[in-house]
Amino acid sequence: MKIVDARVIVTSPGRNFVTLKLVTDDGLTGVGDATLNGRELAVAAYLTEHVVPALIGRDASRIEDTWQYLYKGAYWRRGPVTMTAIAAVDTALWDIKGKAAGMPVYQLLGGRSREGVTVYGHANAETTDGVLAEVARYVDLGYKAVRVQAGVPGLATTYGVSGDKMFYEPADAAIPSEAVWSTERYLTHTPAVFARVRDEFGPQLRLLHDVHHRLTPIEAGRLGKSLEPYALTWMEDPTPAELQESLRLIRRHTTTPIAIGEIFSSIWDCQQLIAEQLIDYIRATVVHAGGITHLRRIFDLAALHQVRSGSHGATDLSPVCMSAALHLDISIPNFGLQEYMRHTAETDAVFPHDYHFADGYLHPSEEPGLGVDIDEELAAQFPYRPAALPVNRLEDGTLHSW
Ligand code: EZ4
Ligand code: CO
Repeated sequence: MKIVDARVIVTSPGRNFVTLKLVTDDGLTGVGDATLNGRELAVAAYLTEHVVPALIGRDASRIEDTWQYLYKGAYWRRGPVTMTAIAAVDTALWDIKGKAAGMPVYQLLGGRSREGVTVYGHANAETTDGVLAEVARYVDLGYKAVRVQAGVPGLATTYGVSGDKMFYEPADAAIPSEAVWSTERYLTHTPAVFARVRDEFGPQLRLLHDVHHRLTPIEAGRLGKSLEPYALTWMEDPTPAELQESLRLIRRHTTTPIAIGEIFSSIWDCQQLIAEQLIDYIRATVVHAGGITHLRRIFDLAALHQVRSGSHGATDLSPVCMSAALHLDISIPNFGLQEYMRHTAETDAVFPHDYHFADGYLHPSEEPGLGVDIDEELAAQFPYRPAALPVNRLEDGTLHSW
């Protein structure tokens, strides 16, 4: 079963996506998500120039060997561009293997460990009253877990709070837009928002919050401690986590669980976080952490240390990534939660898929392979548009993290 064609498809049905489609000599196709938000064309070029020529003629059944070949063969290991490109190849090869076997990929990963994949949605609004209305909307839709983000009084905009509630898109301008951030205002306001949400919705609803890497460790300790009465499922990305040992400092001050990893590309980015039990949920994803093969390795390490999965699932992760994620989520022993931001109707049309949402759970496809494809004719109608993530400055103009 040889790879005879490999196409890199760039499309923008509401936002940019890069997709790799592989074709074998016996007519099977496989797809992999290769989208790296704001840096899409870097991955597209990496694939087109450096990976596709090496794939033609290779045995499509050799998933592990191809992963090792692309990882070790590049010499330049790790990094988001490389690992996203490898992820696309790996995901497409799992799709092909499932089709060749006549089974959904989760069966090849060991079969079901649960009945459905618990997901969380994003409730966000400028005001606390607005937040309460948004949380209610997700509860009405059947969600069992909701991420809560509120505007901060005194700040014009806040990352994670949007005008379009169901289809939030943070990559808003070709050149990064700039916002103003105040840690003091945020730390004062956030516990008050959660007090109202907990009061309104009671103890059973799982609540989450994303700090978007904006705090220092001791500030994060203070936030976590102040949120303890509201029993969050997790506090996400409290600090930029390049310095893995900084999480020891946060852990000393709070029992609020911590989720990190949406920007990680490999097991080496979270090895210490996991082995020292400095986090509770690892948010690495199929598309940005080397595909199904490597993400399963991360989740297996996490399982040894009582860390559960909590994969990133924002709109910049295409339905191809979401399809793949669900096969892993349903099969691994240490699944925690899956983020689920809904895609626009245009995106869903370009990527026909049959995972579905019911009663707070997503259910993976039962089709052979991943159960997702790309409509290349339709994709061609949505040309690429440069779109970058914003940056934050403190009130005195200092460049801050997001
Ligand atoms: O900033 O997907 O948890 N979700 C997030 C997202 C990310 C974007 C980055 O591409 O933090 O909003
Ligand atoms: Co996040």
